[in-house]
Amino acid sequence: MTDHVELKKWIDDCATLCQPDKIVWIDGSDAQRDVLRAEACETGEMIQLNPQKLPGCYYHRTAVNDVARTEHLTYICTPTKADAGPTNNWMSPEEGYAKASEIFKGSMRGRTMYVIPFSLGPVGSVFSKIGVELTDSIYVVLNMLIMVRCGEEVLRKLGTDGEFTRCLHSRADLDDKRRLILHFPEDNTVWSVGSGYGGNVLLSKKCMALRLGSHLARREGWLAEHMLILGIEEPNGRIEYVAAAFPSACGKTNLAMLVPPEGLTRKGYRIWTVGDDIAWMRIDTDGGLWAVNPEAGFFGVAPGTNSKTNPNVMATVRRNTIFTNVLLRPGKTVWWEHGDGEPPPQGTDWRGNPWTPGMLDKDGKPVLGAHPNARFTAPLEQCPSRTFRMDHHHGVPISAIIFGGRRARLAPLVYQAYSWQHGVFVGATMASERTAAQYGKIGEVRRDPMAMLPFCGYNMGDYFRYWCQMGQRMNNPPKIFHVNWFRTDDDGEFLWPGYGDNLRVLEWILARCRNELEGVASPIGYLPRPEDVDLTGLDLSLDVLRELLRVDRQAWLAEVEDIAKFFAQFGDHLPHALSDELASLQRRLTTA
Ligand code: GTP
Ligand code: SPV
Ligand code: MN
Repeated sequence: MTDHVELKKWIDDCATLCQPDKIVWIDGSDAQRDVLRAEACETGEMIQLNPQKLPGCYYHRTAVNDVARTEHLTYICTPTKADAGPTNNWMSPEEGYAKASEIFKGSMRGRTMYVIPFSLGPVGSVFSKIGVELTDSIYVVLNMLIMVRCGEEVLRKLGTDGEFTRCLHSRADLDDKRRLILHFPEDNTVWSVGSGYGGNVLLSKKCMALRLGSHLARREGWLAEHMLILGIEEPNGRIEYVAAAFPSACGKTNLAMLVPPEGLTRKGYRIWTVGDDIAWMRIDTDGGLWAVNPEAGFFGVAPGTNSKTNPNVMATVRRNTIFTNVLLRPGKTVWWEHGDGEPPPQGTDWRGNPWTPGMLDKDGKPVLGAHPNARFTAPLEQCPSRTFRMDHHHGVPISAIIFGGRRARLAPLVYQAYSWQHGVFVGATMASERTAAQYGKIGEVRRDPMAMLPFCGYNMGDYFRYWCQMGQRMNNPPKIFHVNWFRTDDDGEFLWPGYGDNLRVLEWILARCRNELEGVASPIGYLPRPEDVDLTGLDLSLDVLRELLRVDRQAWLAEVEDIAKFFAQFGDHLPHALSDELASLQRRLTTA
């Protein structure tokens, strides 16, 4: 398949370690994909879904102990602990290789090792990077074929001496005591063993595009971010692009595929989906920031997705989609909580047990049909709102960067940072309630700077400094905003309808980018004048909007204290710019 000496040697070394029975190269063809699908169905790894209702769709269940990213088993293996910083788990490269080798040793006996050459970004673009994943899981192969550009075209581009990221994965025995997700930035290498779940094993995604990607980005002068990218076509035909960072399961996929609400449709808006999870961004010759989505598919959260909240997602997942850990219905179709239609009278749940609606477990809690982090894997190409610029090598120009989290109380619906540096502070101090996308206590508020806490491959203090520098390198940096769709009332009900109605907030953001509207200066940034948010067709009173935009000084002063504690852990690595911004925020909060 290749005359690339280093690639061949690396594959040989991995095969010697893992001892597969055979090695199969993935060429990216439909014919090979069909063979693999059939094989996965024979072994029971996948179940073919009803070909009339869901053509080309397959069902997969992961092990019950393997349903989300395991951040506590994810390590950055740099020469020193300081390189990884206080927010990452760290192991020395020697220890990492030694520990994981023990688990990889012979782990592919009786199995096939698949070789997947892939490109992040359009093959051959200045943004793009090539990786090769070795895996013993057909499920991983079938997902990668959807998620990234794979196969022969990539190998051709790699040639005989091109650079590539080495991604080694084995399910081994799926024992969470013998599971490690290791990153070796100095060697451009990822080793993942003992898991079969999404972000732990689709190594192009969080491991390469973000953890190693953020390293490369700093070295080479660009940004690798956990961001969606969407284009908003305005009534006059102009398309403005925004990039937004929200933590896992906080609405990126949904915003990226937004459908304009009734009240705004008549204005003639149209949405173009560029990406839903990862943005690679560079400063172009015009001094502006340009972005590509390095992926080619979606690995999105199923529960909560339905034709009302997001018709574009529902249209995307009707064919050629892999469903993981949702409820399987008797007619080989799928269902999930808060999806379309009534719960089916019976089915098989994500654990593989018989399920009926209203079932309770031994503690009296409802038994869910789908795991809360159940996901669909679907090609971007199938999305009705997909961009026509997917394969454009130069990407799309970014007008605004939006940070956001799940905050029941503190953060208002939207505000604008005073400057790039203040915007970096806003991103660096983001906090959000934990979701089911990773193991840990759900609902607990944690700081998740730029939604990159689990994905920044180096010291986050240095990352903040780098972000500040990027702003100085641009002639016309994007304006920076913060949003919160999740503010609740005293009964815990969301105050803002969210989803399509979020366009009302984007509309204000774009108007601000063009200096068309006045903002109201507040201690935390510019807020909208309530009358500047177009509520046409929405049953929401001005009072509720005022509440959504309220800034509670006492609560923010408590936040300042918490931020100071959070910043303290970075020591000398924290740029002065951010401590200055914290002091300014405190001053604005304490003066009238
Ligand atoms: P990852 O793929 O984990 O990085 O997550 P994501 O940010 O793409 O999250 P996604 O869009 O899949 O949203 C996850 C959850 O947030 C789902 O349960 C959605 O129903 C819910 N959600 C998304 N947008 C909104 C919104 O505007 N308002 C409310 N209330 N919920 C939302
Ligand atoms: C996330 O958790 O942010 C995801 C899913 O997008 S995973 O691919 O598992 O990281
Ligand atoms: Mn994500």
